[in-house]
Amino acid sequence: MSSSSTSAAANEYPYEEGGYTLYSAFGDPFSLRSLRALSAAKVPYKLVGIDFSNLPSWYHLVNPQLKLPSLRLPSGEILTESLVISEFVADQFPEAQLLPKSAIERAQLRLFVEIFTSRVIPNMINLLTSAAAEEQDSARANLLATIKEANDELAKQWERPSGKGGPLWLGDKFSLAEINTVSFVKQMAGAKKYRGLVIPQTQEYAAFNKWVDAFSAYPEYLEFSIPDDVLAEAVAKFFNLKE
Ligand SMILES: N[C@@H](CCC(=O)N[C@@H](CS)C(=O)NCC(=O)O)C(=O)O
Repeated sequence: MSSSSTSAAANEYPYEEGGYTLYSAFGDPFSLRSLRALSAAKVPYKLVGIDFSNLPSWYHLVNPQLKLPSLRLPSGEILTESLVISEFVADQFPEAQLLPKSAIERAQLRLFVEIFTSRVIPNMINLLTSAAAEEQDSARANLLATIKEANDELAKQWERPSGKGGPLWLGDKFSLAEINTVSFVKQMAGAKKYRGLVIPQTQEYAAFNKWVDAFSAYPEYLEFSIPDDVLAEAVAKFFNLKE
């Protein structure tokens, strides 16, 4: 196998010998979790950019599920699933302190991420894929309810010692709570432009809005930030949306 080949033979694929290789799609919110985790832990890696609408013929050798991202380790093992990759990076590089110290604080952080994984993301996809106005109304209401759920968890967390009053999940530290969620918050640009999503600037959503304003100014966010208009168009193309 060759680490430098771009047109690989049937049993070959590109990777960095003895190092980390991340297979990632531009603008993909799942891949952004891995990019931010590796960067926050200062892990050097080779980036193999992949166009998911035109997957290279060798990609099944990396991930038979044909999903992105995937991470090849120096040992040759390959990890898939963006949350598994983030958790691996946090475990492998504990000095980066991407997770809090105690088991209960880690569980609380993971519950926050779970709100996104099992409710915010599916509801956002529902809204983007709903055609009829009535369906869109209920999908929008469901999405707002899950954002309110995230809002209330943030407010609760900031009362805990590890929340330190905010404005991020762990006070001023950009942690796995942000690494695993912020790309999906920004992905809402598509739902705002094409599906009339408005997150009210009211007391009800004050913690969520404060959190978004705060993480948007952090270098860990900005390093991989994508302008809202570019994201909205990428979402529109992916879901075939029209204004
Ligand atoms: N549960 C997976 C989801 C990954 C995922 O859906 N990635 C998209 C990126 S656009 C993908 O690979 N889509 C191509 C496809 O589903 O065929 C994860 O968290 O990594």
